[in-house]
Amino acid sequence: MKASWDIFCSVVDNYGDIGVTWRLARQLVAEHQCVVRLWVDDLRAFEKICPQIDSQKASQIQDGVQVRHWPAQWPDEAAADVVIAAFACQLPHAYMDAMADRARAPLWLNLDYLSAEDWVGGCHGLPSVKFRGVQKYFFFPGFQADTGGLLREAGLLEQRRDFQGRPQARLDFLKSLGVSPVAGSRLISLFAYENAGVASWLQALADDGQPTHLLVPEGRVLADVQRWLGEEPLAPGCPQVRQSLTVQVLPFVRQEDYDRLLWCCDFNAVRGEDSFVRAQWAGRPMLWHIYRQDEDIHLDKLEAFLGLYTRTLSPGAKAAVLALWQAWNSEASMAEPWKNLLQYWPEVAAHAEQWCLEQGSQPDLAAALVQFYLNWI
Ligand code: TRH
Repeated sequence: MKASWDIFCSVVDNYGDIGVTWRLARQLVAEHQCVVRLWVDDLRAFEKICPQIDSQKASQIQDGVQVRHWPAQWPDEAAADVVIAAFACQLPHAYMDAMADRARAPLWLNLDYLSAEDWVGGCHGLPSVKFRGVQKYFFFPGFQADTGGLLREAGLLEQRRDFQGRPQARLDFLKSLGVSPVAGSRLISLFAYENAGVASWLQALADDGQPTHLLVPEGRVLADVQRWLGEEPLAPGCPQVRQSLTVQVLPFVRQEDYDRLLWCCDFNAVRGEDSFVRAQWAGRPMLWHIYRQDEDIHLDKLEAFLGLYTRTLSPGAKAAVLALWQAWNSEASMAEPWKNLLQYWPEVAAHAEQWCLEQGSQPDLAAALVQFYLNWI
């Protein structure tokens, strides 16, 4: 009998919570033949990354996943064999009772936030709390072999390389988004939170000898971009040119197309958790705007990742990457760090592919979850 899985997603804000759980749910169905229900409390956020979602429906099948609206009033539902509470969300009390009432208790996992910090490996897979005899376990994604790994669909890197090896496919895809970069221009995507450092980066790109075409998906950073351009509001589709820099706003696209967009670009600025991982699979130099947390604990996460990511770079390139990422995350001036990074471009670009290869050689998160379940039974 195929194992049944319930994944619970409470959308705290933005798109990372649903982005991660939707990816995982699909992969469990497609690659591990699991029977998956994905419970989501905000279907409108879901609709943004997956337009075929009908946000009015309480239940629908999408890509083999049973997508259920997680209602305030919990329906009477039996618990699955494996229960995943994503990002420490609180399960409905009645559902927890249903877990405890099963003849055989389910495997209950808390799928945690992604972090490169050292302690993660030591906590991954450990028991957490118990509810009426049902044990919960910590499951940590991560970059090192002692963690649960990263979400990565089978064949993803091969698809990406094949796409990047076909310049016409790239141009066709960009054209479908209304983007026609001039030959020889550097293509950059910018997905970030509000950031006072944006203006200094845009100015550095405008002053540069090489043309840049900057693609900005609609979202939180747009106000800063508009302010620098002196154009409000900026609508998707109409490029604005300032010296060497062309700025173009893009509509929010479906998750698969966002991947392709990352594959097209020479440099990707990403944020949160899921886009951050996808930029790594794109194999291109990148910049991470980390999600802010109380008491600045996100800065420890940033430092931990940078420590791993820059380990094999030359001292100069390492310093350049550190300076750029730190400037971005402290909203400081990006002008000098950006110019400095350009000095090391070939090395940083080769390193991005090398890092992707290294991470891609580890088991992926969905496979690790399935293996954890098999070991547990
Ligand atoms: O949107 P994010 O900032 O999400 C999260 C949440 O804020 C969450 O609460 C927090 O815990 C987490 O960050 C750290 O960033 P993220 O994780 O990159 O998610 C964005 C998703 O949106 C990702 O799945 C890619 C997708 N996306 C599209 O599908 N189309 C697009 O055009 C773009 C720009 C993104």
